[in-house]
Amino acid sequence: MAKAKPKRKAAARQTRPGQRRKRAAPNSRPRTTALPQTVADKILRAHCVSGECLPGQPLGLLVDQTLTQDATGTMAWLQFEALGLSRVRTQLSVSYIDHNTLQTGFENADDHAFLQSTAKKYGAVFSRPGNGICHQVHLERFGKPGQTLLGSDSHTPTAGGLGMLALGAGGLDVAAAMGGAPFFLTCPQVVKIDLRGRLRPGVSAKDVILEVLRRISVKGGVGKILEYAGPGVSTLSVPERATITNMGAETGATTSVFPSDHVTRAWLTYQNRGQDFQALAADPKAVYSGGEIKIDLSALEPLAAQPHSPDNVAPISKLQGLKPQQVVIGSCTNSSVKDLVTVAALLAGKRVHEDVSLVITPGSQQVLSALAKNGALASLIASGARVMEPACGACIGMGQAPSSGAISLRTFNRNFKGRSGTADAQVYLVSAETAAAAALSGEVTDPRRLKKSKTFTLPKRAELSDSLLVTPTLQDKSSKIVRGPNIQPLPEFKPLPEEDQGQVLAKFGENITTDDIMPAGAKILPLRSNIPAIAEYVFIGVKPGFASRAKSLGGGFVIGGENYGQGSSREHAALAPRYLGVRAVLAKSFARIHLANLINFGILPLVFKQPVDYDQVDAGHELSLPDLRVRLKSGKTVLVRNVTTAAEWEMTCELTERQLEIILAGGMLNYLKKTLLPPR
Ligand code: MIC
Ligand code: SF4
Repeated sequence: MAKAKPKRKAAARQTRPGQRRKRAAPNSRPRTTALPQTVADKILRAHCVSGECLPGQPLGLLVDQTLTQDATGTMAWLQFEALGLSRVRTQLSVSYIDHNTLQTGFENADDHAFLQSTAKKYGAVFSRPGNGICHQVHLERFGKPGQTLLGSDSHTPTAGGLGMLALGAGGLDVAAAMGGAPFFLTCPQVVKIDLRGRLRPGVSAKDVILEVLRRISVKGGVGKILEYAGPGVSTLSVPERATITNMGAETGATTSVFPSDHVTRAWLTYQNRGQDFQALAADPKAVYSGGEIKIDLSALEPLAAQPHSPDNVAPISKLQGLKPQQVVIGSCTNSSVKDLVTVAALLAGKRVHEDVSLVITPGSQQVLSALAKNGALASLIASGARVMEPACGACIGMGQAPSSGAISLRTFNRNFKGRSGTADAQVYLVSAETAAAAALSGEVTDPRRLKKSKTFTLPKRAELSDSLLVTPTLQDKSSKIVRGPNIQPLPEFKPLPEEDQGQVLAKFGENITTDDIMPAGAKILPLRSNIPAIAEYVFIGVKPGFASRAKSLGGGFVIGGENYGQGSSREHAALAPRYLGVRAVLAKSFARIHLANLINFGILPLVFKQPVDYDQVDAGHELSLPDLRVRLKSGKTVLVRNVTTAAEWEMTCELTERQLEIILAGGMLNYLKKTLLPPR
């Protein structure tokens, strides 16, 4: 197919904050094509404000809703503040507190106060600590079929379970979207995941997404939207769909989406939001540019992702007998009422095995309240579960680190080495059913053997106290931003130099995660709003001493393998290295959100053209990148000279015209300040 010419000027013209274009209804047939469309096509086309909805082409999307969470949100809101706007320009922006709730010192609470005051000042809904995990609460209270959602968290695609096009991004992209700017991305291909049959008892939605990961790996979704279709779809509830779209993030997919149907309507009605329903289905002969994967739900068996990668999947039957010291049920993947009521029904009247610590974290206050009302909570407590407040908690290493060398079964979505807070822990990702079975028997066992000992009735309508949601009032000009000592100013960066020279500070292999680059956990996460402090921990687990080396050498370069930066959306994995003086990352390939974050903070993402070039560079080598600005402006390659070995090679630097401007300016904030700021 002939490549469509990118619309050069259009992007810049349309990025002006507040300049919102009216969008068409997702179900209306676009003028540009008569082809039958997928659900993703419909939402993309209805929100496209620049570029072409053709796979591989740059696209600007209108953002209807945004979400931020505290760990990425402090930066996002500082960046929004730096844009100088008086109020958010989205239909809805929600600022959640769910990650940093341990409060072992003043840091978390400083962040909470800052975020509450920015929400008030700039017109965002504020979800207070204890209200729940952003994705669960958003699914319950705010998500709308057919709309777009941009979130500063990689699991934002959870809302795809409701028929939303929900994308994870760095905080700076979300800040720009809150200012009314479109979100820019490369138009993905759409893969059809055709679901047939019905899950058998003891097999769950978690096993569906583990099966997807088993088939396509942590790289298989890159550049793609995973769209679920087929008769199996209507057998899954919205929270089950959300488990699948949530963990679709682990395939590297841009997002995942389900159609919006009678099941979606029932969920919205349950949430007292029937008016938000909109039916959305793929046209009968829709063409899926990314191909098709068939899954027979009735043929699935319980699965687990073994240490240390979500795609290292094996059937539970092969893991029988493993003895976990810990079982944790929760996270944005598996903490719905359905999940926890299922666990309560399996555990009722029985005792958790004496060698297992069972930790349960409900996804939201609404979930906790439903469990309290129908007796499931008391039953779980009686069985010996440790019940935590609704938050991310153990998922991001905020408490509940396993004992040394322990096996921990978790219903979460990521099991990267060390993420649990214990470097040598062995974390397996499983369904709530498999977790419950192991908690009872003290070993991994097939949950299909376990019978429910009680039934807990689900409420007909959700309990809607919303007591921890603060809705913004009309603008209060006098409202002040609260800035405790943990809130440090944003660092400023210089434009890209003409010539760059420095040392290779570290060389890594494949699939380096953002948890490797910028770890989280109870010690480091509270420093997210203090870049000089958090920068000390860059690569701490995989390359101790990196920060001091980078500082003493005045910065340098990092080498990576395939899929560099997979995992979280945390822009700190770009911002903190940049603060330490990292000016380019040379890798075989990059994960989508991290690539965007590198560009947003002015770090050159350079891709090796051939494996031999990766092989001929090592840590400690001195590199020189000559004529950078000239080369980037005239093409998409950069010359790398290895001063140590005298080798020389070219690397690819694929940038859209807008990304090039951002890189030249030294980062997106500089670019936005230069080009987009409205008069104050
Ligand atoms: C995660 O699951 O890794 C996180 C913590 O939610 C991150 C966001 C962050 O690092 O703050 C994510 O998924 O984007
Ligand atoms: Fe929170 Fe874990 Fe979900 Fe990330 S994956 S948003 S840390 S619950």
